[in-house]
Amino acid sequence: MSLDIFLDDNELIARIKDLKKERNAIILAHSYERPEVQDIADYVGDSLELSRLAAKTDADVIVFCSVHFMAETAKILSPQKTVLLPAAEAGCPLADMITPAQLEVEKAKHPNAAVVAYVNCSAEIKAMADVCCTSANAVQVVDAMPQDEILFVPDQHLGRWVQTQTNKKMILWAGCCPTHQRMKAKDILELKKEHPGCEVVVHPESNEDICNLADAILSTSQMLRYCQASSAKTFIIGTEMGMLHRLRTAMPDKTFLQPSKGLICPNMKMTQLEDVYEALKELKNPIEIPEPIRIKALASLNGMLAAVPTK
Ligand code: CIZ
Repeated sequence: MSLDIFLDDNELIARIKDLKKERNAIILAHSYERPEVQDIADYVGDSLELSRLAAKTDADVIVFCSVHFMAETAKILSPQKTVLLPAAEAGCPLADMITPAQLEVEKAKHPNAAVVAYVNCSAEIKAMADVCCTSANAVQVVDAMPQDEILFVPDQHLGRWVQTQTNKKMILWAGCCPTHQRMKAKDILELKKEHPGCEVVVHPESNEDICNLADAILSTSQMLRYCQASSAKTFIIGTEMGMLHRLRTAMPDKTFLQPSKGLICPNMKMTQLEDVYEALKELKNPIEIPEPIRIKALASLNGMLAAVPTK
């Protein structure tokens, strides 16, 4: 073990900044990352926003503080760059709820359905899909497909929410995010009583009873814009607790509350400053994807960008 790990935070941050210059690197952090990791990042955002930034930047090295499928998405879009995942063990239980073999079986049962894969899945699943989507553009992507039936993987709750917004027939995979499942409707109702006039903003990975209590059902990037535009001063935020740091940093004059205790994704919290430092110092944990899979996964991501051009 390197003695460097006993550096205090200020020294670590100074060394991270030096290494960033030396490596011509940028640091990206998902909104669910630890506050201190968000604070040293060049950009904080959702997985697709960050991957697109990674593709545009002139940096040679992308340190993607997140979980595996997110760093993988950046590598799919930027194969020539070194993409590092500082905490190599940081996975996603939702992404792990579908395997290529399982998807093959389900596809065979629904030969007329288009496979729409939420970006929270592995490169292999993206490669097998007709198109990808994010929680911000899932409805538009589904509506843009020529097929009337959609096999939607892997998040059942996002798929169920899309079904309320589209005439297509949605066939839902039974995956879910364990962190969002921990939210309790009774906690939201209690907080609403304590804070009259507050708005409830939840992520579409949430259960139906939670979505039914929401003023808005939004992706993390949409949440930020919604809260900025709203005249409300207090918001109950139904998603992973890291998002509260992002919202509080962007809007220090507004109040953001967590509905239930323990809305923590253990995988998102794996990345610590030491990991970012080690990743930069050793070029540790580079993401590699076999080229035939990357090419097909890229086609699914490009299909999404063509269906829903973004800014
Ligand atoms: O794709 C992402 O970044 C996730 C997991 C959520 C969101 O709504 O941004």
